[in-house]
Amino acid sequence: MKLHNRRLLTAAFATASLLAAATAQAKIYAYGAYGFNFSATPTTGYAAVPLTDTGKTSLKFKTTKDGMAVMISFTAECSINTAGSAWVDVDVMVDGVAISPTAQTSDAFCGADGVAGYDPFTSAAVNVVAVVPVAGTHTVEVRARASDNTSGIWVSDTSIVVHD
Ligand SMILES: [Ca+2]
Repeated sequence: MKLHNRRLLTAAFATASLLAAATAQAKIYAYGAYGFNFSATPTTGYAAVPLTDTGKTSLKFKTTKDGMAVMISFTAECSINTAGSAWVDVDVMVDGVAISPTAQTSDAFCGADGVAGYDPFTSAAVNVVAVVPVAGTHTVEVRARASDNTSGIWVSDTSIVVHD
């Protein structure tokens, strides 16, 4: 093979590799969307957030090897009803365990404006990466509460995607 042809062949392989990389897509393991209003006043703990239009509050997904990492993207319309200072605290949970950075109570998904009534409404989002120890079927859920345990929370129009 002449040097010229070898260079062309190398260039063709490089182009094919780039095209293959460009067309690779993230794998989706589970997803859900809830296109309705949801509010609650969970004075004694967290409320389960609806994740599908049928009101399911948990979704199943499968991992194929031990220690597999998945990304979970959660978005929602968010508001809180209080005349004071409080925020909506959400936890994204896999198999009942909250995942960082939501595994705490000071992660404000949205905050109050200090005026009674539900406002200001905003679209909020959080991404978490969960390293799932054992291959198999797992559960993802999202729970929410008011930081002061007395205010009303609004977590509506949710979407959730579990992907690689
Ligand atoms: Ca949290």
